[in-house]
Amino acid sequence: MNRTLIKNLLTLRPKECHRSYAIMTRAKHRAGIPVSEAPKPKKIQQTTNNKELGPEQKAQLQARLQNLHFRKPAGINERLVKVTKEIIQPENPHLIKVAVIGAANAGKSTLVNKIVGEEISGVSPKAHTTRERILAVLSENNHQVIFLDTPGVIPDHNHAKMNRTLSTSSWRALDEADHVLVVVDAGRSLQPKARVTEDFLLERLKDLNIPATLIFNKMDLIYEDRESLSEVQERYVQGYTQFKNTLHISAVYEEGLTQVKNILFEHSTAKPWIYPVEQKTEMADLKRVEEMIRIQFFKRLHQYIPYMLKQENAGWTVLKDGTLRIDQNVYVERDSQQKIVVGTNGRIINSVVEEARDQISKAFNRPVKLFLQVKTRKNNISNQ
Ligand SMILES: Nc1nc2c(ncn2[C@@H]2O[C@H](COP(=O)(O)OP(=O)(O)OP(=O)(O)O)[C@@H](O)[C@H]2O)c(=O)[nH]1
Ligand SMILES: [Mg+2]
Repeated sequence: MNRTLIKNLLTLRPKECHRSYAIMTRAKHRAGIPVSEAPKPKKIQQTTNNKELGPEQKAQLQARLQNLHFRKPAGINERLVKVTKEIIQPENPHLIKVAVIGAANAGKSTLVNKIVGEEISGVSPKAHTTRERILAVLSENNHQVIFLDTPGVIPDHNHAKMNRTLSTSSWRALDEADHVLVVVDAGRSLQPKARVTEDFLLERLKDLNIPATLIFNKMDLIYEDRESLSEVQERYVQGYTQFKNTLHISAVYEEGLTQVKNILFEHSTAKPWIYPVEQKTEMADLKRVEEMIRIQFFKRLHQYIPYMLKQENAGWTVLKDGTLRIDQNVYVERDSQQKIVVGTNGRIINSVVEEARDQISKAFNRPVKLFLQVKTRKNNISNQ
């Protein structure tokens, strides 16, 4: 657990702590998410009076923090859209699932986009911070690399933001990655305030036991010698023993990308592919569409949506007049959640469809018909 995060939480006044807990509890309750035992604010108030918390209270708060468990969101495999076609396996397929993590703005998405060769058209790549994306790239000898591009850690002393990062599904999905790319903005890593993110990342990595590659990105902006980065590098390598390589690259100028790819190809193991390669472009488009729809849900339902929704593609058809028809099923696990997602008289779902349709239409430069069906699926989707 991140030391700064804990420190921030420990210095929270009990009232503030209780208030945010209550808001969270109510919202979770509405969303049908089980909540852990309610805190006892009275006890804390008696003992603190705005003074520093004693060791016992600190331990209590720490225990509570650890008990704040979130519903485990869908992982990489579950999130891959099930397309109608079976995945045709090549001879001797190899696979590697790679999580890309790092500070916000380090260049994670740029790196992944450049490697995968996906150009984001129509929408600005920085219109919002990445939520979560899955993309694939292949080598000539049947190696498939699945990238999980994650939202960046916000180097902030704001505990709520850090906590949110901790609980996002992409961080959870780290557990099932085969390799981690830790992307560091080279220039920024030299600044003292970068240490907050650095500590946070290293703390989180400690729980894992998977090989990693340290990537210093934006080398084009560094005028000094690479040597200036050696201290930072040393801290990372000491902090997580699984760093196998360190690379110095420039994602924007496509320098060093081949090295990144080769390392990943080398680390991939003999396993069946999980991504339908012949539909690569469409899959990338599909992911974009999925994300655009998700953003609209997110805007209306705030942070509880990642715990509730599972999207599944049900249709992608170009009609005779050039209109793109997209059908998606949106699954929730409870009827109560379905009500929230649909809204009174379909208010929420209708506005999601309307706005997402306009955005998709703009991004793809063609008329779009979007159909979303919200369904309740009670059993665990991952078991299907
Ligand atoms: N000069 C330079 N700029 C870069 C490089 N790589 C990325 N950038 C820029 O850095 C900014 C952030 O890039 P993103 O790829 O969106 O960063 P990110 O890590 O995905 O950010 P979040 O998704 O918000 O966490 C963009 O303006 C990129 O153009 C690089 O190698 N050199
Ligand atoms: Mg990004």
